[in-house]
Amino acid sequence: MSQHQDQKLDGQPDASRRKFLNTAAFAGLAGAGLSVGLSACKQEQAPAPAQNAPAAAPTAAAGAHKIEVPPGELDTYYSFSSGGHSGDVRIYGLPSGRQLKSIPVFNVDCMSGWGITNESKAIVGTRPDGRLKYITGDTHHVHPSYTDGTYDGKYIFVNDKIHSRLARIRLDTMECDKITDLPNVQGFHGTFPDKRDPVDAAVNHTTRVFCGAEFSIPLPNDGHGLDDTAAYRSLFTCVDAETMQVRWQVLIDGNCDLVATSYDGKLAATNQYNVEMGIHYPEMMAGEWDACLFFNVARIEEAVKAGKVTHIGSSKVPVVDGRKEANADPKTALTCYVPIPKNPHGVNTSPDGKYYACSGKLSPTASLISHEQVLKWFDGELKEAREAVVAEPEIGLGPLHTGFDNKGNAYTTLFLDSQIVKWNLDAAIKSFQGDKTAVPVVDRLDVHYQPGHGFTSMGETKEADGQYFISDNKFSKDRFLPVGPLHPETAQMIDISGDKMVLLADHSVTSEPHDSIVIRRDIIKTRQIYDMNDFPNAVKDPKESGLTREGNKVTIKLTSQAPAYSLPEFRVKKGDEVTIILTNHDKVEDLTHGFAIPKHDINFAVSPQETKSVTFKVDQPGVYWCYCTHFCHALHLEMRSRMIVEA
Ligand code: K7E
Ligand code: CUA
Ligand code: CA
Repeated sequence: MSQHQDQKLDGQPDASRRKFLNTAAFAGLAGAGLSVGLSACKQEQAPAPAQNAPAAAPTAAAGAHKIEVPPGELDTYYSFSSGGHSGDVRIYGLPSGRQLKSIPVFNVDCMSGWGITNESKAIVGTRPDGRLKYITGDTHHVHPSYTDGTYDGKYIFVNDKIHSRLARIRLDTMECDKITDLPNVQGFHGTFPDKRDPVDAAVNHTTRVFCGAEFSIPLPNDGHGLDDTAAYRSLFTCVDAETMQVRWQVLIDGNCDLVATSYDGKLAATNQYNVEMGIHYPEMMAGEWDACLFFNVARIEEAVKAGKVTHIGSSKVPVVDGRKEANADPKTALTCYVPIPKNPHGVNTSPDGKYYACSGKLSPTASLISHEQVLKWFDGELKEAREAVVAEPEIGLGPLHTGFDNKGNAYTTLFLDSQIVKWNLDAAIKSFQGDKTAVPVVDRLDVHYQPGHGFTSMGETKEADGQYFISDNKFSKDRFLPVGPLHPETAQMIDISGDKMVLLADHSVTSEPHDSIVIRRDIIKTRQIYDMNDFPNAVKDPKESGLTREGNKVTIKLTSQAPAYSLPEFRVKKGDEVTIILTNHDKVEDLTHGFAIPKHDINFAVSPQETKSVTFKVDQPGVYWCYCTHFCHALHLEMRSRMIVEA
């Protein structure tokens, strides 16, 4: 491994700093006193760098691409990025790297009123007392819906690892419209929509979303078998992309991690780092081999249809048996376990649909699995599932995620090496077949520091265009002005259009994005103004404004038109449950109003022709100035209404 550790790239931080970072990353693993298969790569201890010494700036060498997008011009790509444990999804414009919006999903957002309005609470889910079921979330993977092998601009799906929920975002309004709880699982991590229907060949768009659960639990998880850890299991879940109902689950051996799908709709895959089914992490890395697990979707659908299912606890979701023992005969098997070295992370499908790249994480390799070979295994034509692996190049330390260009190259993040490695698929296959002249690794680039996800422009579609690679790095350390102990992360943009990777820009990003996707802007067609008819509770005429009372339940109908609300004041009584319905009658693009009520924890925004409502209790008599929180007009400060609460 020494050849690339010794490699110096012009303008990169000095070698001792990089060594220090590398050594620190190793210390955590070495501290466990375990062999992690990396001993050949031990590094000398280098002195710690001087406190607060800035890292050398990366050279923004002249690439083919400029990142400046001057006023009057628009970015050429959208990038959608999971927010991590902030629970949101962010939208950036590329190549400028400017953040355009945060879409609240599993978090509460007081700017838009997500988690505050009745409409958003109904999507997120509430407890019997009306409070939100959860206010935390952890978004890792964002993946859009497909038509004909490329993005169709309809939806983006995103996971919540904490509470095992799948959310859907509409791409016309860029708002979450559905959230589904997955039963029987914990640690729902990887997710990917299918690209084509496996049963009906005429359906060439996304119909299912696959979800991998990382943690094994007692089934059902109702307090029985708490210490019977050998019986803990995890499941792979299929959700209907339109209804967002759970279609079926597969009981498996080992665990799921990331998820990928084939272009022909036939297979879904998940990498497994814990085939040991260990409970503590030394057990999870005890074996030299883990697996990439493939699901034969059509056979699973058939088994569900034939009623070859069980149910777990009170869950109505049909469960098929995908465990090894039950699937020993390839010709009828629902699942295929392809052995992959030590604790792999990430599985990504190449744009030509031929391969899956599964990164080693604790092995310095990436395994290239042939789609055709896996199908052959399911036809009973392979002796061993391992024969589906057609290349396994050594690419560096801590490989995690892989993106692809349109020229047959893969770009893998190396967490421990803090590098992006570019490797050629054909060369890797030839080298695996024994061709000594084939050199898989073609380029390396240092990133700062410790990359997690990496992805290319349009790289997860058959329209991969080989323009940009984004490295979402897990540490920023000394790259930005210090902001206290919680650091931002770094996202770096790399030009991959030439032979050599060229670093174009690096940006701070608020903690902690995991995965992102980069979509050509022509694919996204947004609505800039809502249709009032889409809201069943819309106050369509300002004349409908006013108060209606049923016992202590009061409804206030209100409209907004800059710079005024339709009611300058409204009177309620202490003890009332008040519902305010507000429709924004402004039709001008970008004319959003807010509505906040002091001491009642209410704030939300209504965009042109949109309706939102809130319900709350009033129990303190007094005068409360409701005011517009979103700058809308020269008389924005004057845009108010009085809530008068009588004793
Ligand atoms: Cu690698 Cu959740 Cu995609 Cu983070 S996972 S890096
Ligand atoms: Cu309306 Cu500010
Ligand atoms: Ca393992």
